[in-house]
Amino acid sequence: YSSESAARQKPEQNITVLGNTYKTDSWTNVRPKILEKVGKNLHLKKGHPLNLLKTRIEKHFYENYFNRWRNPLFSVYDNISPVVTLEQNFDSLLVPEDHISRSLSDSYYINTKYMLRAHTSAHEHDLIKSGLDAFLIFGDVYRRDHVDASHYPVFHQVEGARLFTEHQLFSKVRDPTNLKLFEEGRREPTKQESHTLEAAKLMEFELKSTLENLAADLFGKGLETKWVETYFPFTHPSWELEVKFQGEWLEVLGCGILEQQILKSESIVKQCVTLIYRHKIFISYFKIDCVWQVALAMCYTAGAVDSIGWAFGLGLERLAMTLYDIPDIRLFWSEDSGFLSQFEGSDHLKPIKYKEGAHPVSKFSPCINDLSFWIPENFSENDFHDLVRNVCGEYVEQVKLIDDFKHPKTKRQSQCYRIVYRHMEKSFTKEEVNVMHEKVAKLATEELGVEIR
Ligand code: FA5
Ligand code: MG
Repeated sequence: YSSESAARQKPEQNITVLGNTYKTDSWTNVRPKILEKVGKNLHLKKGHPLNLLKTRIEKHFYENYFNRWRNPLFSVYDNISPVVTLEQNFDSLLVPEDHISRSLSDSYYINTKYMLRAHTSAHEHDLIKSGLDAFLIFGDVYRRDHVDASHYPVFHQVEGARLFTEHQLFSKVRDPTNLKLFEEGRREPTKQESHTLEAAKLMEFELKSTLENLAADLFGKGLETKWVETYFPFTHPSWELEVKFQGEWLEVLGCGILEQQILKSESIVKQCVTLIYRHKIFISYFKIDCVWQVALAMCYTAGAVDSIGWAFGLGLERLAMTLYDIPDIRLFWSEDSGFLSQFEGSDHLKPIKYKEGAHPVSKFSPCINDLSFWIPENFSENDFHDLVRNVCGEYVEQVKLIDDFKHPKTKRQSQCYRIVYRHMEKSFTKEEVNVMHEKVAKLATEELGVEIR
């Protein structure tokens, strides 16, 4: 892996996350600054813009989607622990062994078994397995990423998934008799091998209109959006939705048709459980005992066809920034009343526009310092971003690679980073910035093995 430096042998220690203790090992790369954020649950904090947005999304789904009994279709989960196993975050989603997201430079590991989830998709398989066919998951997610106004190592996502049986998917079609969900075919850009083209196309339509309706509800009709095809290991086909924000395209979500393998692995058990649940009333009415319930459900299951599913994952901060005109992702972590008071007590439906004047983000001038160094082999850019974030916390606005060259004779590689320091509540003095900058240089030398020029 590219960031072996981070995995250098360290003495074994204990770290406690949400009341559970874990033994560190060579794979541990979470840092105290990140662990501080675990349990903050900004999305559950009353009056916080992420909570306002969550409430709106929840309401949208509650008010527009119903099951047969006119109850809300989507169940909502917003308090699942962000500590997950590597199986949950990767294997259950068919992420290949050598996928970049597994590397130490991209994710936060507690040890070789546990990590901080890198996306809410980590719970997808478990919830499907438990028999749910429509759900939303809100939660904090953790990634080692670049440092700038729209990236932060902790952010929040809402995951949505919905499964359809053949009957459900084709219920609106006038003559559904010849329409099937499955066939044995070939994988194509538009569909998976086991799906029929009509099922794939209808699912694509269902998925995209669900998300377009959500966007229209949140933003009104005026928002400029576009769909871009993309790749995820757990969906095919897959798309991203981009929205126009401050003149630029900003990616706000990823989505796609769930790989059939993810649904298939548990489908018999799942369908059995679902059927028992659905027929509970009928069963208890006739006082049929437990063994018969299972047998009955098995009979149904044998004749039932598998479902097909879609899923999406949406970045709450990016959406809130667009919706409320919040210019910098760090502001979500601000404890300063100037920021929070603009949202507190607001009705989630009231249009709010964040006013910079009331809480001047950019009024205080930035301090810009460059740092050049020779990099060792295996150096990863994310390691440096993460180190700066760890030293400076919220005081760093951006880290940017501005020069990268290889010495023609020695073949050594040199990089220069521009670091933009800015306090959100006051102006920094040159001295304060120098202290941080020197610390960054010192730790980069010690921990990443760079040589300052
Ligand atoms: C995912 O995380 C997939 N799990 C989404 C998905 C779910 C796809 C279900 C298919 C089916 P991605 O890495 O693109 O995808 O992140 C999803 C969204 O999270 C992005 O569109 C963006 O809005 C947000 N996001 C990603 N990285 C950051 C970051 N560092 N800071 C803030 N928001 C981010
Ligand atoms: Mg993406």
